[in-house]
Amino acid sequence: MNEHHDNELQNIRTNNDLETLKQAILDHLYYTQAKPVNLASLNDWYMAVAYTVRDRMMKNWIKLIQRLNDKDLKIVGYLSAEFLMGPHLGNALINLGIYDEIKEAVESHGLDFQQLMRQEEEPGLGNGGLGRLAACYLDSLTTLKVPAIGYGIRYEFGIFDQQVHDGWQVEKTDKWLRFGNPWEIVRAEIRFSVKLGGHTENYVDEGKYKVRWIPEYQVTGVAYDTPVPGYKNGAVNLLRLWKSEAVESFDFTAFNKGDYFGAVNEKVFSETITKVLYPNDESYKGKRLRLTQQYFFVCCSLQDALRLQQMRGLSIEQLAESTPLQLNDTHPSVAVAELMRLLIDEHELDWDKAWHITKNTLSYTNHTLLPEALEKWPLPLFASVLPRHLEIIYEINNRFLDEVKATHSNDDQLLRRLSIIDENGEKYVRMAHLACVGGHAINGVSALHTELLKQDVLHDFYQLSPEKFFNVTNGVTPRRWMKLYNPQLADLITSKIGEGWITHLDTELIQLENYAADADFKQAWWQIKQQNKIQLAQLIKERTGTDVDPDSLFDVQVKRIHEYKRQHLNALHIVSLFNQIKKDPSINIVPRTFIFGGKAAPGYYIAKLIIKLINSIAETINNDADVNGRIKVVFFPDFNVKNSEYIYRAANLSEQISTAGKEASGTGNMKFSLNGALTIGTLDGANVEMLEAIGIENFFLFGLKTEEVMALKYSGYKPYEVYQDNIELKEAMDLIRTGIFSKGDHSLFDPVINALLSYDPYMVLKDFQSYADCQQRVAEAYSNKDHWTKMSILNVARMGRFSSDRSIKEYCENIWHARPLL
Ligand code: F58
Repeated sequence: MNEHHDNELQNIRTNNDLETLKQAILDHLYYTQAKPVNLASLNDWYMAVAYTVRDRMMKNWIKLIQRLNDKDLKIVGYLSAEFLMGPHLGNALINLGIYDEIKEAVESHGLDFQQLMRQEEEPGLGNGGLGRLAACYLDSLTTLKVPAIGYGIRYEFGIFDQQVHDGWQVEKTDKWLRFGNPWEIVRAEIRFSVKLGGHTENYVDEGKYKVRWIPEYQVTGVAYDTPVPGYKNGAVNLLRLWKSEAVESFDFTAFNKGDYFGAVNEKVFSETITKVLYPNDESYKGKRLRLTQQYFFVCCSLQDALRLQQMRGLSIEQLAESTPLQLNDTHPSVAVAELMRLLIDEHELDWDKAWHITKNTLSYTNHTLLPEALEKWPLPLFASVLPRHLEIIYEINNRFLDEVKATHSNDDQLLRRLSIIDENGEKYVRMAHLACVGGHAINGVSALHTELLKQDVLHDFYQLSPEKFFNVTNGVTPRRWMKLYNPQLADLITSKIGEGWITHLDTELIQLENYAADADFKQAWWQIKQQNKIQLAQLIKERTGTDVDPDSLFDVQVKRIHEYKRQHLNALHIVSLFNQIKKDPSINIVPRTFIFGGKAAPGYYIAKLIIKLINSIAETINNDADVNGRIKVVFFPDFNVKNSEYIYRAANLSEQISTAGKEASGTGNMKFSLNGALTIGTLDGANVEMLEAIGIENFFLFGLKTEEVMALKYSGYKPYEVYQDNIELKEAMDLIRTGIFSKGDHSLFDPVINALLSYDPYMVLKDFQSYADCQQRVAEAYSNKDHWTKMSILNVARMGRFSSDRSIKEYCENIWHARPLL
């Protein structure tokens, strides 16, 4: 069959006219789901629609696979332990440009389209910002036609589902694969073997000194591919996730001895590796299984990259030019040692050649400044999982330190600080150091964050190789976060400035400035926000039982719950407002709905107690006769990508209130702002650059600056004195201790209160007054709807820089030296 014939067949099957689409859905219901129309469940219909849409990506998917043989193709590998993709269907419809067509076809079968979309289980294969960033980056890579593969782990259970029982977070297993996953294709023939544990042996082969790794176990990694469509450009990239399997799934020796359960033991052990995502956020725990997960996916991904290299007829020496590999934080940083091992032990290259290739291929993105989040593996643990890698790391470290001694300094303290091995007490492998030494580029994710990396966390490395350091400020994709999740606002924008903004946000969005004074436009802008708020209010009623007023100011803080993000600062301010009302019920206050959402790491007690505190405050305030509905507090359960659709677009005010110097970038700040919310925030992470772009007159700034936080810490911060000196703050904290929010239990919230009074590491108390004053300015500003709307429009107009397309272009230019394929 010739290509022409192929194309014709394709076109007949994947036309987008109504009749073809309707029939395609019925065909999948029948031939894929094996269901007649009258017995089909909503999930059957969803699956049939998903396969119908997937069929429409096939031509370009196959084109991509064919192109993988192309010598001249540069492929970016994005290695990440997390990809928080969000539901696929809506995104695919937007990017393929067939949203309305599919909607019509679905409705013509008598189905509710929105309900069908909600049937999709979210693939929650990430914790928060870092995982979602990886997803935005895949969207931008494909939209910019940069060939790329996202390499990661196919967790059977993603981030837990959050329920709220009696105000407390309860975690439920996320069984996202339970009803099938129509978006992935298992590539059963793409499988690699992964060794674990055991020991090494030296031997001599043809006069050459060599090392053999005798593992204790061996498992297999199998590739599962999900297509990532670009925005209306015919491009598809791959998300390739690895699932672990047993080499032999059944042990006949055990079985023959009558040990039926023993016969599947190995299978159980092997499959454990990709069973579940660790739900930790910004805190590192040295768990053997986590290191095993990291190594497992790195080992499979690097073998795959080398296989593709060979397939393209390229030599291993060309790896760096043909396949730049980005390490998304240190989770894949064992890649430095693994690539060396593959090149030396398996491909028999000498050390210097292998080192040259490794260094030039890999680069590392740092996402955190918090010391407790920096990964370091206890040496004995590392040795027992990866004995060969530890030897290689020692060798890398020795050579590195020798070079420093020779070219820079013999200062013993400096060498100890730089060493990949931490020898101050119990010994550790410092993964950030491994990534810095073993790669050619290191980047932070906002201007401030990169500066702090250079000055503080990675200062010694910066002094040594300043040319390795880059900043790439994060961005988010306007396709999902605007066009898909705020269709009405997107249409309004398009009606004025055309649709160029969807792919050229940085140059096009600014034209909106011209409409900031246009009365009709402002009216339409306000109306859309109102409608989005009405929808969110309905959802809040459904999920929490609470009635909220869509005319009130929607003040929203959604993100992981963490002390550095300071949800408790927000809560203290609410309590102080409550106090004011109780003292003078006739006080004039601007009605507000405070909305919180976010998951706490299951083992992070204080974070869970903060959730309980918010829910307790909500219960009291929402039912108080003096308050009389003027303020409402809501904790929206199970904040995830799917639920976020209703939240960002409905916000008037976005809370970005972390302690200065702690939030690497933040990306929720950008999603809110691009949807018309104004920001109340500190000079932290990307807030700094947003403020610069938006203008101080359209931004509610408060709080200590990074240098002030550092100076205060240095000079001896005394939170108790702040508490005693600030009457509003003191009364708010004391009120919590009366038990008024906890059915008379005085001590329930002591761990939160006492931490604030004694250490307050994130300076919540110090920033309280500045925050409260700023909130007062917000209330006044919101009272002038016309001016508020103008600020909202200008705020969106000036956010063009924060598209992930701009970020990806910077990675391409400065780090990967990759060019879009046009
Ligand atoms: C986040 N990190 C940063 N880590 O906190 C945020 O400021 C930044 O915008 C974002 O990365 C993207 O650069 C983050 O989300 C994690 O979720 C890790 C998951 C694995 C364990 C350690 C935390």
